[in-house]
This record gives sequence, structure tokens and C-alpha cells, in this order.
Amino acid sequence: MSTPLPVDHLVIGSGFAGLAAAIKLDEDGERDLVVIEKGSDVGGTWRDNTYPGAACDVPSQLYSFSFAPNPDWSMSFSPQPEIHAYLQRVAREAGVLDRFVFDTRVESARWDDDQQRWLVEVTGPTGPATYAARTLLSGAGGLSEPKLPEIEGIETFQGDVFHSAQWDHDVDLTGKRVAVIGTGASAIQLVPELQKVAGHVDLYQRTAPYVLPRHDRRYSALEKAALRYVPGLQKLYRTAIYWGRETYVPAFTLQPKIAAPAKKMALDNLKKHVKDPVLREKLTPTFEIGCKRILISNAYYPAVASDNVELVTDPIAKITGSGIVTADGTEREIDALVVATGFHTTDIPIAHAITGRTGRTLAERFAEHGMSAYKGTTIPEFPNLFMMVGPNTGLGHSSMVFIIESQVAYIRDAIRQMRTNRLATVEVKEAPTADFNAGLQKRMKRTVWTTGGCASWYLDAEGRNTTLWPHATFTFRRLLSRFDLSAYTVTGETAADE
Ligand code: N01
Repeated sequence: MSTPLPVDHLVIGSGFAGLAAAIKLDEDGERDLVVIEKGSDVGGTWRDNTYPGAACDVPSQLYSFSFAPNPDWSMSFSPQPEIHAYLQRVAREAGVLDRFVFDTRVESARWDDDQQRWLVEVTGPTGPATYAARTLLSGAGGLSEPKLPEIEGIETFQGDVFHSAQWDHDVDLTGKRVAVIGTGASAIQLVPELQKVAGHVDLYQRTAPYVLPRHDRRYSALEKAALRYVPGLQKLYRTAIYWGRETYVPAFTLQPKIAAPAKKMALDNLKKHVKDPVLREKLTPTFEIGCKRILISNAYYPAVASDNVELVTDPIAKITGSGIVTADGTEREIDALVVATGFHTTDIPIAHAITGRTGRTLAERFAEHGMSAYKGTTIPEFPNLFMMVGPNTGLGHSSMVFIIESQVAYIRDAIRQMRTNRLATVEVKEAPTADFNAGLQKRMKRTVWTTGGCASWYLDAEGRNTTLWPHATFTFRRLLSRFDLSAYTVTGETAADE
């Protein structure tokens, strides 16, 4: 191991979470900070997901930092390049980029109880390096590691093959025969774009999703000017969007009756765009709305109903060198394969890289307890580790940026209290962690995510929902409004720490 470089705070990742943490800690005067980023730019998922049609399905005014409002969003739901550009601008204007180390991967992070620091091994363009950090903030993302389907023969396919989150822009799909596996949020955005250029698209659907109309529109110059110059208008607009989502959606996760109008709207959307009864039947979901993420698109159903798209619902049996064979024995030849099969969500790779005070990895702890944390942020056995977008912090209905800002506020307060009370370590106790998660899982059992009759990336192998926040987001914010030191075991600083 190389000689460790001492640093107060090490942040993993520079997406919304890592960026917010770096900016806010910098504002607090916590300048001895480094952000390790595996990519060559900021942006996280909004840097990586460049597939055609990539856009946010949460309104732009809400899907942005409260401390960096943007009156210049072009659409009510922003396309990916605009969100990426926004994050680049925010990072630049905050003046924090000099602390970002790009093209560098965190290989491992191990708690050293003697030094009371995290020893973080990284590999970058100049080779390996080690940091000795007082606190470790993970903003590695909950939807960052593409999940490839385990289908027999996939490695034998001779044509181009790539995941939706790793779009290969060097491959020209114009006029080609392309297969898409998956019909989740990513697929429904990319299929309409692909349909326009490809010769033919085979769309392999395992489960039909609910798709609501997308009420997207371009902001006029007048609206943008009003948002920029009328004091308080942008905040008011953002607040209205927030409450519009917050009052209705969390309630319906518990009471399917409340979701009936949304279900009708989705089925009407299908009826409007798909006239062929056989195709419509195939596209009709067979579970309760909300059980899987509800999707929004005006273009998806028309694209699937196009002459050059075939919706294949026979299960995939295997992939050959030149095509896909379904269970009924049919082989469909293709030139290229796009897998839109989602991400590692309940088995996050970063958990294997982090080893805590007791010598076991986060993944080993999760194997015993399920992927769980205290308030989605801190974990017993892992002192001074703060997870952003940690267990049970995901949302299906509102803005993850709201959750991230709540977590960053909690972490800032933790660091402030550590400074004030001259603490070297804070480690959440087992009892409050167990109580917190028992409460969450009790509620989960009553939600549509468990009772709705579907399988989804929200659930782990035991059927526990370890990914979503089951209450309103303002409840999350309230719970994390203050760092509750009494839930933590602490150790004081020694002379060596000073
Ligand atoms: O991934 P998914 P995604 N054989 O896991 C199918 C966020 N997001 O990338 O439903 C055949 O949802 C799988 O089938 P089934 C958002 O939170 C946000 O689309 O499991 N099919 C499913 O259809 C979202 O929820 C935006 O039966 C296989 C699909 O692949 C999350 O990212 C935009 C298969 C995977 O869907 C993930 O979305 C895009 C196999 N072996 C994404 N394995 C915004 O706008 C999987 N599938 C903010």
C-alpha cells in the first residue's frame, strides 16, 4: 500500500449526491475534501445514460438542487444532456472542481480502528494511491451498475451488444435489425427513438408496464423570463409541483382504490394508441398499478404499434451467434442487441468494497440483515461512513434530489457536531437501526410494492423492499433534519487527531 494521503472527508462519486455533499461541506468550511470519480466528468447517472431519448420523468423544476434553481430548463421534463450540463455548471460555479479526482476508481475502503480513519485504495491514471479519511461519504448511486441478463449464449452473439446505460454511439443502427430486451423506464424511452431509425425492432417483453401520458411541453421565452425575474415564482412553482406529487402518490401505495384513476388513465392511454386487440392484450399489465415503477410516455405505444416493431412475449430460451431463440423455437435474426435490463439495486457493488470495524464487508452485513441502514444513511459496524441514496431511500414518485439534500443536511450536522464535541468517531447503535428498519419493513408489507402481484427491482431475493422510502418525502426530511447523536456510539479525539 502506498503512503496514505490524509484527508478529512472522502466522497465517492460526483452525481447529484456527491456533488451536493462536496458543495455543502465546502460552504461549511470543510475544505479538506476529495471526491473520487470513476468517470472523466461529473454527472453520475446523468453522465452515463446517454441512450437516445434519455430524459427525466420527474419535472425539471423539482429535479434540481434547491440551492441552484435553473430558470432555463427548456422542457417541463428535462432531456439527459440538459441535466448533465446543469450538473457541470453547478460544479463549476461552486468552485469545488479542484478537489475532484476523475478517472479514478475506489478499489477498497477499510476502517482502521487504530488510526480511526478510512483507508481508501484508489486506482487512477497515475496508478494506485491510498487516502486516510476521517469520514467516508458514499454517493456511488443506487442505479449505477448495469445488470446484464443471464441468458444462455449471450456471450456468443456476434453482432453489437450493449446495455442501455452504456450506449455505444459508434454503432450506427440505421436500417439495422435490432433487438431490445426489457420494457422498463429506460426501454420505453429508447424504443421510440430506435423505431425511427432501425430497419426493424424486436422488443422482448417479460412483463407489460403501466404507461401514463407524459405531460411534457417546452417552456416559452416568456415563462423562462418570468421564472428568472419574478421574485419567488420559481420557488412557488417548485413547491406546487412537490405538493402535487406528495399528497396523492404516497397514499396510493397503501390503498389501491386511490390508484384507480391512474390505472384507468394508463389503460386509456394504451387503448388510444394501440388499436390491434391482440397487441393491446399483450401490452396490458397483469399486476396492480404502482407495484412496479409507473412509466410515462406519449411515444412508446405508438412506436410499439408501428409496422417495423414486433413485440415478442414468448420467453427467451437462448441467444445464438446471430439472433434470439424463444421458447416456442422461433429464431429471430438480428444485427444488434440492446439490453435494457436495469441495474444491481439490492446487491450494490460498492458494498463489497467497504470493510468496517468488525472486519466484515458491508455486503456481508447486508447478507445477514438485508440491505439496511439507519435513516438510509448510517450503519452499525461502519463508523464515520455516510451513505447517500442508501438503503430504502429510493422513490417512485418524486425527486431523488429532495432525498439527497435531506441526507446531506444530516451529514453536515453530523460533521458539525463532531467538530463541536471533538469527536473522532460516530457509529450508529444496533438498537435504533433495528427499530427503524422493523418499522419500515412492517409498513412495506402493506404497500402495493409487496401486495401488488409483481416482481421488481425494489425487492431483494427474500422479498423485502430494501430500496424504496415508504412514507412521504417530507417525513424523511423531518427525520433527518438534525443529527441525533444519542443514536450513536462516539469516541473522542485524541491528541494525535488534532
Ligand atoms: O430497468 P428496470 P430500467 N429477460 O429494472 C427486463 C430509473 N430510470 O433501466 O419487468 C427478459 O426497470 C425486466 O423485465 P421484468 C427508474 O427508477 C429513471 O428500465 O423484470 N427481460 C424489465 O422490463 C427505473 O425504475 C429514468 O419482467 C428482462 C427491464 O428488463 C430504473 O432506473 C429513466 C431480463 C428492466 O427494467 C431502472 O429502469 C430511466 C431477462 N433476463 C431509468 N432481465 C428517469 O426518467 C430484466 N428484464 C428518471
